Amino acid sequence: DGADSNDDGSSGAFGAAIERGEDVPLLTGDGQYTDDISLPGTTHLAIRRSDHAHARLESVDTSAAEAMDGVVAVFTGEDVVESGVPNTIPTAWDLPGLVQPQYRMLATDKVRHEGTAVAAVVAETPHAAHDALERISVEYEPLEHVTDPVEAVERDVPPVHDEAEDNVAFDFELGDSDATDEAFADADRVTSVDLRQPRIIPNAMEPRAALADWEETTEKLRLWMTSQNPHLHRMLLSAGTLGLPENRIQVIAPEVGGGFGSKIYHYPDEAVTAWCSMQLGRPVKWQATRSESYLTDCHGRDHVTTGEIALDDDGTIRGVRVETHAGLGAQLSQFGTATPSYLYATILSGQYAIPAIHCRVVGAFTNTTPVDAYRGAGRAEGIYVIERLVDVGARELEMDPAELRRRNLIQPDEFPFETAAALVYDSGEYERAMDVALEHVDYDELRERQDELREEGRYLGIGVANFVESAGLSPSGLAGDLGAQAGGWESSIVRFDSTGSVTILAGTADQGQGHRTTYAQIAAEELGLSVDDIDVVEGDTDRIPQGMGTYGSRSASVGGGSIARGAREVREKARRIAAHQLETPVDDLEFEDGEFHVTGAPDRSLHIQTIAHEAYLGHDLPEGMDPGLEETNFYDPENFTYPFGTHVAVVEVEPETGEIEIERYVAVDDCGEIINPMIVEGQVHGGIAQGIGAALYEGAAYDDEGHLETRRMDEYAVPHSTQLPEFETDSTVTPSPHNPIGVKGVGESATIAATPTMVSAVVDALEPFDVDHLDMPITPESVWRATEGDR
Ligand code: MCN
Repeated sequence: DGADSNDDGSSGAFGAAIERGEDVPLLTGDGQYTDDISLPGTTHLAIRRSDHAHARLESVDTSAAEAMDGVVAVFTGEDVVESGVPNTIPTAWDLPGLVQPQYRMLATDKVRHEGTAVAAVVAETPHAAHDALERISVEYEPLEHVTDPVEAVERDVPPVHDEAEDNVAFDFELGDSDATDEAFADADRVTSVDLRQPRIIPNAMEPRAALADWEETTEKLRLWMTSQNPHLHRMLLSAGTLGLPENRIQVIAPEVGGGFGSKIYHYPDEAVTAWCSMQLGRPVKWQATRSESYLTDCHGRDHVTTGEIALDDDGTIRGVRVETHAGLGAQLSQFGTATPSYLYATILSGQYAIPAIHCRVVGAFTNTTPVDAYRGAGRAEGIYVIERLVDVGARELEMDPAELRRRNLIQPDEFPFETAAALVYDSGEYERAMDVALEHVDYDELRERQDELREEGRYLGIGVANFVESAGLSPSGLAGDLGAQAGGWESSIVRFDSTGSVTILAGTADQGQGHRTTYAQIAAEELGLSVDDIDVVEGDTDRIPQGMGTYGSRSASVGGGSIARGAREVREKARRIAAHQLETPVDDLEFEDGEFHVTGAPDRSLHIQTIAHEAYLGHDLPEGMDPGLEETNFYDPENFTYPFGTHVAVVEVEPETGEIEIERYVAVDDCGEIINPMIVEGQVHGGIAQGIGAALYEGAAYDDEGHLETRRMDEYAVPHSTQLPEFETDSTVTPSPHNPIGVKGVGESATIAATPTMVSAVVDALEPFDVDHLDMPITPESVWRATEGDR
């Protein structure tokens, strides 16, 4: 029923460009991050990591390190095994035929990627701990390694895991291969593209950290950590890793400085921190260095793909066929299996009505950092493939790429639309968003300018990409059917206190998205209050009983949906109290600006904040009603939401130097009803920057020894603000019918859109040089090489 269900008591908070309430403490240094927290007697953990990509672990001698001043203890993988804890880092997503090798906190038999945790030093100071790392002597028997997902499967190399001799973790198929073969046979033309999507390093501003405090007397573990999902961390740590019931673990995510996916996962490091505290009975803190983050935070992407598109001469897309090798890294991270399978293959229809789609994904173990979801996860990779295919298809047909897109768009009256890739899109007005974007740049005129400039030997490129995204994976039953070991629901508590102010306790966990502001806006709208009356608490499993967390652009739709439902229940309880005290039937009450008043008698009224006070006094409540004014809500939406939009980039490419200048960047996004336009715009800005980063600058590289070459900020290029243009943003609003407030997610949209947009723009500029595709990152060197023969 969309946001207009709030007609009853509307306060105007929903939809307002309210400044982020969380920013003042963050900007003035009042925000507490994990590393800011200190407990009496805190010790410090440093982790010795393998410098081999693949090697048998012969011996680990810790004696010299143990003898150093300030060292409290040094532990090896054998010590963890001997402690008797379950010692498993579990996956959280099963797939048919999935090979699930053992994944331990500290290595015992082999190291499988550079950076594998081998030993742990606990010392009185961080410096003492880091110094002692050098004194641990580790003997390795090096093994041949492999870092490329295709080579891992096709070359004869020692397997990363004995359980998967061919390095294949899974072989996944989606779609109807016979129908796709038929479509290809019937189509007028078939064209294809080979592409690589390099590994991306997430680069959250705050590296991962943990502070563990095991209290021996109560046998309770308190763990502060950089988490996007404290409840999920509690669940994964409890039974599988530490052998503790959930009620003995409190996970607290204080302020978290960015995640982009990398802080979803259950890594060995935080688990080792907790385990060390349990061994020593003292608080233990671990703070990753930047290089440690580069080496151990799950990377994103790593796809090698062949895509084919079958077209009729009039531009009708008849079918799409995709084969991808997805690098999983050396171990299965929690959602590392879901990302390149269900999140990827299911989105390959993009915004288009494509009757036949088939996708095969081979998930390969390699001797590299594990790969998992990074902003856009799976959907970014999938949209990149379909948008590249549409561009090469347009070249094949000599048709304008925007026109080819337009001819295949799903039309507004076709929703809910079931794609050949097994999703049911909720709602969309794709052509409208595309028109808005093209109008912004005056597309037809721009094409004319492009022709004119080419005459002068200048190469303007116009990139257009359409995207749709599946956000907020739900319902839980569907997630379970697909292999998820977690739910798709979210939970919250909406609680009035006796002074009439409200606290929302939410199971999601912000890392910069602005939940404190937008959640307050949702509740203020429902309760007729000001956002200043509302406090939002996230990130503490002892205060917030249950939750799933923040990833997959789910917080607004699933978390916000839960809050709206809870607030409505609270409002209805307050209405019954008001009716009782005003001695009028419930149906005779209207609700406006926080006030219940009798229809036709505005002076017979009670404010919801007064009712809250009455609810806690409990002196005069309706017969049989319990005191208090709060609701706990579990919300499991009926399906995903499907944000969409069109982005356009205008670039000028200088073939002599390979330099790429971004002239304009226009983003038109549709995330349904907008809770806060300023926050949405911020999300779009950040997303574009990361999408452009992937297209032009970023990419992890491994050398011949299997060492990560890009392990520092001066070796791994993220775009600087000076390399980015002014972003021009706009939006259309198509409410989602899948949640009570009509919102769709927005946290990943722009990253998904910006990458194909940029590649499309650069390749478009190079059309006179017959360049059909360039792999990312498109550097000046790659442009220069691609145009070399023609210069
Ligand atoms: N919002 C809104 N109106 C909408 C949709 C969203 O006002 N129609 C607001 C939300 O209320 C929220 C923000 O926009 O404040 C993002 O909402 P949503 O799309 O639900 O995404 P999540 O809050 O679940 O955040 C996850 C998403 C993901 S998956 C990644 S990755 C990402 C991203 O958010 N990582 C981020 N944005 C990030 N932003 C920052 N600053 N740091 C990260 O690590």
